[in-house]
Amino acid sequence: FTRAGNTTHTGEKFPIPDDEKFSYGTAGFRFDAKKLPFLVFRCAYVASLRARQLNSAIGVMITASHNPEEDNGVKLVDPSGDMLNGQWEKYATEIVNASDAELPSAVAALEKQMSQIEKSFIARGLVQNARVVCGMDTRVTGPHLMSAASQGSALFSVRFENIGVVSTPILHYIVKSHNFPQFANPTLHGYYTAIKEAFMELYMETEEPEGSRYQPKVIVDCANGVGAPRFRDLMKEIPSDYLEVEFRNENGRLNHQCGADFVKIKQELPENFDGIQEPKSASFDGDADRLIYFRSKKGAEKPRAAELFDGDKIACLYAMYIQEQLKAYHETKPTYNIDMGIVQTAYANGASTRFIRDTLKMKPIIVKTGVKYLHEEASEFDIGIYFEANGHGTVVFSSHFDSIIRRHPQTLVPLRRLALFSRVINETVGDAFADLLAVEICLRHYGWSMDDWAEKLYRDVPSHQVKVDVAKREDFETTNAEQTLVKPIGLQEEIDKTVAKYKESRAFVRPSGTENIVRVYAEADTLENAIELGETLKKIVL
Ligand code: NG1
Ligand code: ZN
Repeated sequence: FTRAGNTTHTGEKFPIPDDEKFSYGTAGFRFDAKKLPFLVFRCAYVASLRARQLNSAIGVMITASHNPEEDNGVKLVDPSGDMLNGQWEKYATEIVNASDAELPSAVAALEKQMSQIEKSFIARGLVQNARVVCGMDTRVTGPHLMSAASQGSALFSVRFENIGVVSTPILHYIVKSHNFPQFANPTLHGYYTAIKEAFMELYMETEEPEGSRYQPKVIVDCANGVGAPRFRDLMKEIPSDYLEVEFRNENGRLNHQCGADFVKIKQELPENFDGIQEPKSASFDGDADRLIYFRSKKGAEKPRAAELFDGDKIACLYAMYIQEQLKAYHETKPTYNIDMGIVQTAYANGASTRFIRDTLKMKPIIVKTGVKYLHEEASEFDIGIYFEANGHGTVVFSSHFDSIIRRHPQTLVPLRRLALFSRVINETVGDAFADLLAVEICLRHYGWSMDDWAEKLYRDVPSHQVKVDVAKREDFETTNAEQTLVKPIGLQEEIDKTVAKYKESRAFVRPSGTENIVRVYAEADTLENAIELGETLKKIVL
């Protein structure tokens, strides 16, 4: 038996099995694209209700990121440019799961929680800033879903702005710019201009040390996604003697044998990068919110093996750079100390966590997987760096930082650098373009080649990640920032026994929040042992 089916924007009935429940996960709603029209249609109602309530711009992003081309997804962006507020994730889940018949009462329940003031503003039509800003990635199903979003917003007469094919971080940036006009112009061009200007100014404030081995060139794997058109646009604005970018994987099958997720999980070179060593290569994912640098692994047995400079290596590079600039500030004996923190997940390579603790003398914070958890925790600091090992991350800055550093002309070069660095970075969310430009600044500042970056920070502990297809991922529950399983009962003891057999080992098992799989992560003294441990754990989980 199925629910009568939910009506999509084209008037079709989309059948939904009675036991199917959709939930707003860490990446919004993400499924086979066939399911998406009614989901996007419904999400656009939610977005427009929130836009009216707050008299602000709300974002809708249509993307399934690094997932296969056949999938698609939708997630909402709050007025600040951050991920959707948790309470509203619940509302979105309720609206999406209501049958056609239940929908009016679900919407009424949502409207009921608005304050009297908000209601009276809406009743008097004082919602001129309310708008839904919608972007999509390069998937073929995007335009159809864009029209679903447009019609969903039209139901509540909220202004709809289609910004076309953009990266997820561009959408976040434009939403924030609508609500905070001093931030940037709320257009694609506003984004390019703001990032380009900050990059070029920071470049001028950067002094390459003598004997520098830095090379101003990167070969970029666009994952056949949105990075191809949009990063090309951005790089047209930056003279090639500042930085030269060579583009690869621009028009093939999305995320297929390429892209940041492929490179990270397989630790393998993407298609069209055979044997590449120098100067530098980097991969974006499909919607360009992840960035991984890589090169061909020297002396590896597998011909396509890649050495990664992942989210952890990027985070440590940023931390080192920022720490150095910040020192100049604290040497002025200011009344206010600007604090800095770094947030990771359990997937962070053990060597990076040790580097942060022992060399940078900082206390790394480990939180649950999912950008919103990292972002939240990083926001506790004046300068909060957060990165997932997979290359998703950014730096966030507090209002104190803003008033002390960013809003004043600075006489000290390190402080000008800090202010500019904070503008190159897209602090709304991890942004592959902005992160790449920031990495290049740091490498140039230190005069580093890839060899230097590899040797001067830390060497990764060998690791291995496996996806395990399970009947029900809900059977797996974790605690301790996802590093310990509490369910199925007894499984953690078995894992512990296996891990104890390997030297320098660490491993954990957790259910994915975005796919119906369980992930196994293992570290050990050698790659062979890490693989063996991971695969042994896989058998235990199955
Ligand atoms: P899940 O599927 O919950 O592991 C994956 C990534 C997250 C995050 C989300 C959202 C790993 C191990 N997990 O989550 O870091 O990026 O997708 O896209 O990379
Ligand atoms: Zn992504």
